[in-house]
Amino acid sequence: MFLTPAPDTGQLTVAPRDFPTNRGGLCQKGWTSAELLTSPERLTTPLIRDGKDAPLREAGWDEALAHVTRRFAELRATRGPDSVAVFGSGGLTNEKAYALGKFARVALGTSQIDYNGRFCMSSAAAAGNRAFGLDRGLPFPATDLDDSEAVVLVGANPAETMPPLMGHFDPARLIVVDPRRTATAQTALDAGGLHLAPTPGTDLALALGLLHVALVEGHLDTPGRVAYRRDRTTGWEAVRKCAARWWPERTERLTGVAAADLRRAAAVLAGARRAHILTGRGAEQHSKGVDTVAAWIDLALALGLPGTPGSGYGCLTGQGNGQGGREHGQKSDQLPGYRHIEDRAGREHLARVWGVREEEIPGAGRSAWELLDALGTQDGPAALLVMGSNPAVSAPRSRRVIERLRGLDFLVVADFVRSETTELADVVLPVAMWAEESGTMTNLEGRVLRRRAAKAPPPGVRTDLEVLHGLAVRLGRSGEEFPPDPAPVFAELRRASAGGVADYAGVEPRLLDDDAPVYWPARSATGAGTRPGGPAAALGTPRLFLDRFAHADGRARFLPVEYREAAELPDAEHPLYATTGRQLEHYQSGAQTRRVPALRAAAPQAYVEVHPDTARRAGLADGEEARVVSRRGTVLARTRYVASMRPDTVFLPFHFPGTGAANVLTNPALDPVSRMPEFKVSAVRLERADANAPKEGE
Ligand SMILES: Nc1nc2c(c(=O)[nH]1)N[C@H]1C(S)=C(S)[C@@H](COP(=O)(O)OP(=O)(O)OC[C@H]3O[C@@H](n4cnc5c(=O)[nH]c(N)nc54)[C@H](O)[C@@H]3O)O[C@H]1N2
Ligand SMILES: Nc1nc2c(c(=O)[nH]1)N[C@H]1C(S)=C(S)[C@@H](COP(=O)(O)OP(=O)(O)OC[C@H]3O[C@@H](n4cnc5c(=O)[nH]c(N)nc54)[C@H](O)[C@@H]3O)O[C@H]1N2
Ligand SMILES: [Mo]
Repeated sequence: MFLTPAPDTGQLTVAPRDFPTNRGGLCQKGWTSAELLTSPERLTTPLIRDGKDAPLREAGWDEALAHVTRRFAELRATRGPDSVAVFGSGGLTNEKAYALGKFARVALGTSQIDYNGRFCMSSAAAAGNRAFGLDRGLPFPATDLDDSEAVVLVGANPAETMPPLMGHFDPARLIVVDPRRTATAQTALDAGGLHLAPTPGTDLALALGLLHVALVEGHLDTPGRVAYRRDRTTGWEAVRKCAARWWPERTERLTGVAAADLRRAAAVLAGARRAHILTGRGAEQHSKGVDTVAAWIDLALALGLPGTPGSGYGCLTGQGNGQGGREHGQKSDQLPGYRHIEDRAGREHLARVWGVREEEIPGAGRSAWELLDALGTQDGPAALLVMGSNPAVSAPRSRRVIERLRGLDFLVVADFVRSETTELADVVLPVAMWAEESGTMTNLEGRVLRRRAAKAPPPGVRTDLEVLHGLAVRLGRSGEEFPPDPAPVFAELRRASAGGVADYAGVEPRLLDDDAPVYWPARSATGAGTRPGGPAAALGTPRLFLDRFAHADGRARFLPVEYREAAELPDAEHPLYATTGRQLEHYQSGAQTRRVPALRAAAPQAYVEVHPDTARRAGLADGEEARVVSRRGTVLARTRYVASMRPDTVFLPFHFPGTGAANVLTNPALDPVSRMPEFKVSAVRLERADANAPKEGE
């Protein structure tokens, strides 16, 4: 995106930058996001709360930063370094994500850091690491999708969540797997594509069912596929056995997808010369998200897609810097360069770069939900610094999270607007927005992009890097260790990531000024500085896995998986599945988009999509306020009749706070590997809202 001054008013608006990933397209929230830059709701002065019941009052930067570091230092001294925790974001630039991870480990010495990416694509990341030895959203440029003959979209609704990506799909060749007939599914159906609508939480069985059909119908016996499995993979036999039990009628009984549709989808997919399987949050945000993604990767491997030119598996990474944000150490078990925190050589490398002893680098901390749930408890952190997230709205079982945030001794939030989380804070630090600071981001293709500040932040506002600099210096670190400017931070990030999986060593800043793309891994500056293919040639690694996968033996691993149920299933008291997700007009917890008048007008309040028969059984007319009740609490939402909904399933967007917050309902059952909560399945019932006053839940 580019910020350009409007010719008439001189006001900055967002213009789409013309490069192939977004084809000059931009979603509605993108078009209007510049409004926030000049919104009167921007925070422009630090705020401090003197005591738990006092209001937030304005303060100077010196006072605010000194107050924060005094409290952090006190807690460290009395309760140990793990008493102070950090919560980061996939919305931060690479520089900020890196600096935040270093700040936690080096300036605070805490192991207690995690980030909202844990709630985002951590299941796909874990499955990708297991299968391929490396996790990069798309291991190929998005333009490869243009020529694909079959694209399976599992639990992704790009028509609303990534509109520019839709330009890469031929809708007639889409196979959309979503319990709802989304805008994406409708686009496919209108063009002659397929829509499979499984029961929420059953995608794993669906993938095995498709694999079964492909197997018994002989689609996997082509010489090319046999050779691919033999030469490029291990573990096929075990996965073949897993799939053997998922004959179509059994798969239909469990998933609700008709056997005939399964056969059709398998035939389309297997018959394509170039095909892709892409997962989104609908497949991933489950207590079995890793195994579910693994099952879809198994199907992709059986068909010989990953690492074959023109085909592949990918995860549709979500946030602004969802990719870069997951590589440089915000995750509780990770060090920069996508290294595991327990990897001895990695620790020694980082110790050298950071100028500390290896033993000083803490080990793994708690995952996002576990961290939030431990706040203010006896063994948990007593203080938290939040940078780039609004967990009071976006974390599962949000009433519990709000209670935990309230129970902290000390909460610090850096944000550019007030949010439901800043309202609970003891100190709020006003920071610059994306257009006001420079830095790099890495898109879902692993392409590193530079963003230059387009305007100065409002007076009184600092950048996140300046905030971390100010805090670190007051905690006794040197200013050079935590530079306030992005350029030296990126230089250090390149050294820190060198030799890691996500290696940025060769991503020289001057290369980012060219229009030609640079993809990680870019192992060294040698060769990266010249473009042997001419000035427009890509540098680094646009396509991964063409010769070998990232495991030591160069092979991809089939991952044997067994189906298991969601952690919570409908019963007599809560007879419906509730699933959650996004709508076009709002972004995430809504902290930003609910402040843009046009977006607020287009989508003013929480709603629940429900089949008319299901709604009528609960006595609910279209447009009437409903009470949605799960074991964790109650939400108020407008009934929205949607005739294409499964009668057993309702859908709520999670963008709204307070009584309309979908996350009041959600179940923090975690995937055992990725620690992803089950945002996409909980059991609920619907009631008329006027029957009684709303119950407060737990
Ligand atoms: N407008 C808008 N765009 C966004 C965002 C936003 O908040 N608003 N957020 C950004 C971010 S951070 C992300 S991560 C991406 C997310 O992008 P998506 O993954 O496309 O978003 P979701 O709406 O969370 O989930 C996608 C679909 O999963 C379906 N689903 C629910 N349960 C299941 C299930 O059990 N199985 C299957 N197969 N599908 C299921 C839902 O019906 C939904 O249509 O969007 C990004 N873009
Ligand atoms: N029920 C349900 N819940 C979900 C999901 C779901 O599908 N269903 N999806 C999950 C997913 S995929 C995600 S990514 C999370 C996202 O949820 P959150 O982590 O809450 O993300 P945002 O709403 O983007 O919150 C960002 C906050 O940080 C501020 N901010 C933005 N950029 C910056 C910055 O550069 N610096 C600082 N200091 N502040 C900044 C914004 O103003 C906003 O207040 O929600 C998760 N929660
Ligand atoms: Mo996300």
